[in-house]
Amino acid sequence: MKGNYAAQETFRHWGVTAPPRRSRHRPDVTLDPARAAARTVTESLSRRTLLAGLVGVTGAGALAACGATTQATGSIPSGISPAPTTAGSPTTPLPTSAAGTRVALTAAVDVATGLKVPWSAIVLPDRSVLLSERDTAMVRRIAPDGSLADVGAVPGVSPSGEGGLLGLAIDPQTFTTTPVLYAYYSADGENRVVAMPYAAGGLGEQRTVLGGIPRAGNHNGGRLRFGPDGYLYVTTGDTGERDRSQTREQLGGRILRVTTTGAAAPGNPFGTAVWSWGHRNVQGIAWSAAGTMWASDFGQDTWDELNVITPGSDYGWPTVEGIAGRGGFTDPARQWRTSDASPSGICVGPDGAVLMAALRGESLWKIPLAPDGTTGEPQRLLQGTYGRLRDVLVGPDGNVWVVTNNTSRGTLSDGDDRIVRLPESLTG
Ligand SMILES: [Ca+2]
Repeated sequence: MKGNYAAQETFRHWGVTAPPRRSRHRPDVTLDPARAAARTVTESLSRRTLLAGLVGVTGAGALAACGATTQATGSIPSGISPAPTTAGSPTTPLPTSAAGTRVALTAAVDVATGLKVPWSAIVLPDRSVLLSERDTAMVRRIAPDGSLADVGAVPGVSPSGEGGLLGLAIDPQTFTTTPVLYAYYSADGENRVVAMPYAAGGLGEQRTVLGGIPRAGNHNGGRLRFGPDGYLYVTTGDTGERDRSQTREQLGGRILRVTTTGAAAPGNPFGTAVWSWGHRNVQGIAWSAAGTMWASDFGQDTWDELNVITPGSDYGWPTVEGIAGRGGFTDPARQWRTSDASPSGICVGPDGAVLMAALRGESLWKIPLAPDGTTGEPQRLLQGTYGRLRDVLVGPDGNVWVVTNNTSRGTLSDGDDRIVRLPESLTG
């Protein structure tokens, strides 16, 4: 059965049992005919390719890991009540890779559609995926069988503007024995990081890890990730108050590094939670194989940035934006016009390049890394294909997944917002 898993998935995905899609057009947005046409052509071609190639896929024994458990192992925390599943959600089985392998795809595949302002998506050890929805405050789970269910709404979220339920993270070193979900959200009067016991069916009682992060309608930062050093990194925004970023004694316009109790992590450069400063609105962080930390920064109206993050460094905002060559400030490794990027989530892709989701630029930027750690010429992928992109990750199938952001701004296409997994031919 396992050898045929991908073939079954592919066949079912391409229209045999999938429920019909429902148009979700809003009155203030329109379907972009060019984008829709381009996607239709792509899907049509892909469908033919897939059907022709089904026989070749059936022997793929390496795809075997579809028997993943559907619940985190270890003790189940108390205080969790099961959440109802989402009626009518598509159930496209999701072939997952054994560790270190990658499921072969010949075309892009929708993982989930009809999402409402999804912001962050993370992979769990059981090969399910959790995603956050900014405005509904809902954590949702895509199970290894492809089904989509609500895990639970996060109490305390006060969505407005760019604020709401933003980043999610788990500690990969402890999750299996102590399953805890970390979330960054906008509450009344502040942004905060919280921890919640997690089981596949629900969320436990919330504990505040770090409060008092400035919030506003815009520039709330919001990405969370545990670094290879085991500490929790938190990105924050300047909340539109530019001077925050050059005022060291506060938490806006920063990358923070804390323990799971919210204390300044050992070795932080100033003895506070601050790891780096002089940022405007960081929404993407990742580490490459060599241990280098990367961060996107959303520029004002001139330059977006991809930075190499080193502790204590000042990245210049608002004194300088982009590559300035000014003493005392650390320049970005790469910069983009804001019309070409406006970046959010980043990750390190299967081939080691940095991948950066672009909102206004409606693209996935791929930044190759040389062995010495320097960046190669960025490549623009998916331009206009899926609209605005909010996040990018390596999915449980070993392929690159992107999370769209068209339900709050931009041009809505049928099925938005969506998560799409992409073949190697499109992303490397
Ligand atoms: Ca900068």
